[in-house]
Amino acid sequence: MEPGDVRESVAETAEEIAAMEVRGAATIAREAVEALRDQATESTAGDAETLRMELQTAARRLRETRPTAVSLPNALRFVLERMEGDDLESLRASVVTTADEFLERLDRAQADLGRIGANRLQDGDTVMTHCHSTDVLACIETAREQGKELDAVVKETRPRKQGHLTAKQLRDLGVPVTLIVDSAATRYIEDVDHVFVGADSIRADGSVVNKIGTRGLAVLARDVGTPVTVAAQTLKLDPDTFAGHAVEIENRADEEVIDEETRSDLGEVEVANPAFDVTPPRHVDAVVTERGLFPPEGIVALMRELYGTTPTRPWEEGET
Ligand code: RUB
Repeated sequence: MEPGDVRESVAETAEEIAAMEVRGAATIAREAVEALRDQATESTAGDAETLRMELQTAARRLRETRPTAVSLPNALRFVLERMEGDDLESLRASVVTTADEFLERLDRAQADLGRIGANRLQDGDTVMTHCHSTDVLACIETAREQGKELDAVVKETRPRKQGHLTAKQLRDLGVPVTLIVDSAATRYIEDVDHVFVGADSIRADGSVVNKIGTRGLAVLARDVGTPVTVAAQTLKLDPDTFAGHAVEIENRADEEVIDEETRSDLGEVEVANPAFDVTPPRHVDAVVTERGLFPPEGIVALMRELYGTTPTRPWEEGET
């Protein structure tokens, strides 16, 4: 590796995130910060300025992988804004310390959030889930540790079927699982006590960006009076929405929806594969964060407290 180059493992992490071998908002944030830390420790840069430039390039590369989960830019921002040092070794050490602090905070936030979310769950409750969220699983895991017996109805989550991962992990927690196709949610919604979903981004107005199908589920739950809880650590709050920026919804490849053979059978059809949707705050009962439980309308105050005014985008500093 030449000084100024981005380390191979940064490129690998970026590819894994883009290909969804590494996925889920909290997990991609973790991996991205680990990649930045690796860049710092293994860099052959001869001075602090070169290392700083490498880190910005690495952050940009990681940032570009998936556009919707704000945990990714928030995590990169955490490291880039806090790193300091005029000489190479102090800058390198500061990146490592800051990255480790971020990773520790991430774990702590999920554990704290889990304890708060578990209070929503009563012994004997049935929970419906969508996609795969480590923040949701933290709530259920804590409730199980408290001795609560729970059941789960798990939506498969087309096209990538992340529901299978959720089903497996719930089984490991001792939660009996009924796996359903997404369209069967209507049939089962009245049998459940709660809908629990995660988030990739939460906007300043309290709307929740999560896996496509979340909005339909929330509308359905509201129709029958089933509470919708969003489990999302504050890393999922999108400070750019404060300044009026929209959340970009990722469109993924047609091949996730139909294979080549089906496509040629069907003939000329357009395939659309948006990965996320936006659930308006009126369909969400509560957002569980590590800072407590908030009505979606209260998110704006929390965001202001955490981010103050419009934040910077430090990975853009090196751009001309
Ligand atoms: C994952 C997804 C999850 C959130 C929250 O989508 O929508 O609900 O990322 O996950 P994808 P977590 O599979 O496309 O990444 O709670 O683990 O951060």
